[in-house]
Amino acid sequence: MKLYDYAAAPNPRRVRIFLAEKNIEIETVQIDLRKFEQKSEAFLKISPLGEVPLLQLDDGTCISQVHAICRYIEEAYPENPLLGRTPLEKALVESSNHQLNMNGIAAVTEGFRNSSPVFEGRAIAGPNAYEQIPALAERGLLRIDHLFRDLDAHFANSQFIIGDYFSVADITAFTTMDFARWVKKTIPEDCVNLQRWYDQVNARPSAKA
Ligand SMILES: N[C@@H](CCC(=O)N[C@@H](CS)C(=O)NCC(=O)O)C(=O)O
Repeated sequence: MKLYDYAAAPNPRRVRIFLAEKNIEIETVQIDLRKFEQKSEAFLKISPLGEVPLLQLDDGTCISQVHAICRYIEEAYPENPLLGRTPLEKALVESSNHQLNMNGIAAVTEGFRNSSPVFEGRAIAGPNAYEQIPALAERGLLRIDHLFRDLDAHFANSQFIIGDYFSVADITAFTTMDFARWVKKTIPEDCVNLQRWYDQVNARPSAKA
């Protein structure tokens, strides 16, 4: 297996942390997004969306999208499950992970890609050109503020997103916290529960992935 990756980007990092939690080491190929390597003919051949992460299997099959890649890895390497251990836990993890993707990763993406000059004319990743909408950037920032508060309330009574079970949903939330710095949003001082959870996840060796 090979992971097409870009070290600085949040979505590939989610997969790298997932792999690290499972103690799986695989070859990575860096696709430099600053140099638009994702738009090269060679990369578009295997990744028509021009996005990372992309997992390429030994037979050449390519899997795009963080969730799908994590799903494949979980099924192929079931040890240290991160997508849930029981039918109920699997459903709860998926529910929380979806919410965190929409209200976390997508909210920061909305804030960042609609404001940074680097993303003029390409406010949404993928093959189609979209102009930035400044109001969406503003809304993205507001959504991050709400996320901080919602997560702080959640962690008042819970060690991780799903009780005392560390799951992919924690990886999504954790990556969101670091990604939020890109739009100058950091965990507010009074969100002590959220900060405690962050420090705990940040202390895991996988956080360095
Ligand atoms: N929905 C995709 C999101 C992937 C994505 O947005 N990747 C970004 C890097 S974090 C990317 O490849 N951007 C390429 C571009 O902006 O042209 C997933 O789950 O994998």
